[in-house]
Amino acid sequence: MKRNSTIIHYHPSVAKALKTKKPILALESTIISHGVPYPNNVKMALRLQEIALDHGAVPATIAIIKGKLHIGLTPREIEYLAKTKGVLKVSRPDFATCMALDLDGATTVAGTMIAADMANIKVFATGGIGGVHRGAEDSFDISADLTELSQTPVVVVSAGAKAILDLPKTIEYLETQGVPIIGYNTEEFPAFYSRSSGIRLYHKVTSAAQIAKIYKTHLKLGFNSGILVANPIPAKYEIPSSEIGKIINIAVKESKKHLVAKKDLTPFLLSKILELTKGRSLASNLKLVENNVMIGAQIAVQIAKEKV
Ligand code: PSU
Ligand code: MN
Repeated sequence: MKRNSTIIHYHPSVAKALKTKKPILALESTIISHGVPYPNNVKMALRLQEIALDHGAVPATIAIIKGKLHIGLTPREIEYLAKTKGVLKVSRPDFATCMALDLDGATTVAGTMIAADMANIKVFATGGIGGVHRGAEDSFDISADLTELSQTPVVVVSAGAKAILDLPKTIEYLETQGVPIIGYNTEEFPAFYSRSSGIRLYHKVTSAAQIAKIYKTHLKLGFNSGILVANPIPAKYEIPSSEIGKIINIAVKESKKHLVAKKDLTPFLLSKILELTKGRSLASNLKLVENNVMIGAQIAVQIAKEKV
């Protein structure tokens, strides 16, 4: 698909920022349609757009609405996505069908990276990435987010990944695929709700400017992969792994009992965790995404201005 294709719809503020080379931050929509329940999802999506703006970047929330790929959403479009039932979860294999058949689709981390890259947007902030599921040695369930990170040159700011996954295998997979993982003020891969996972990272930075410089050097060297920024949840919102670990284990057991698999597995585990923590995990979830959007916007600002 070409960048100027008529099947891509740019929000006017994004179109203007692209033209004038102003900082832009991509945001995903699976978190709206399949991650956070209504009406919290609407509030969250609007708040994230505000935070990006407050930190100097034009927000570009990405989704497919009735077959059109939208780069940047209006509040009405966000409300529509947040409420509509049967919105597809769109990753690499789903784009063409969703668009050709005029369907609605919420983009995953992989899907959002693809669309951001088409639109020439360099930075994307999310909550947690998908990864290697527990038991992947039997199920082969490895999120397409990981292969997308290996082939699409976008900076992805995350709070690591949830321990619903096999985190050591997720890190090994990214290493095999040659994806740089940069700890932001941390030497450990964060586990979404918890700041630590016990998995050491090789690279740590302390500023958005350093990440921008690494990204530009990465591109100059001709690398095509993404860069994963691992930004731990702020300490005061953390849920210790001793606590959330038990809940996650119950959720995983339930998914096995109900034979949940493939695309449904991650959304099932997320909603089970919400239910079991009676919403407490939602507050942490929102705070860590907000924190990622703040850092993501700062990185976009640095990339837009920095000369390496
Ligand atoms: N993990 C989370 N929250 C999320 C997701 C993952 O903690 O909302 C979403 C993201 O959109 C991610 C997708 O890209 O789930 C991964 O799905 P799968 O495991 O089916 O690849
Ligand atoms: Mn999967």
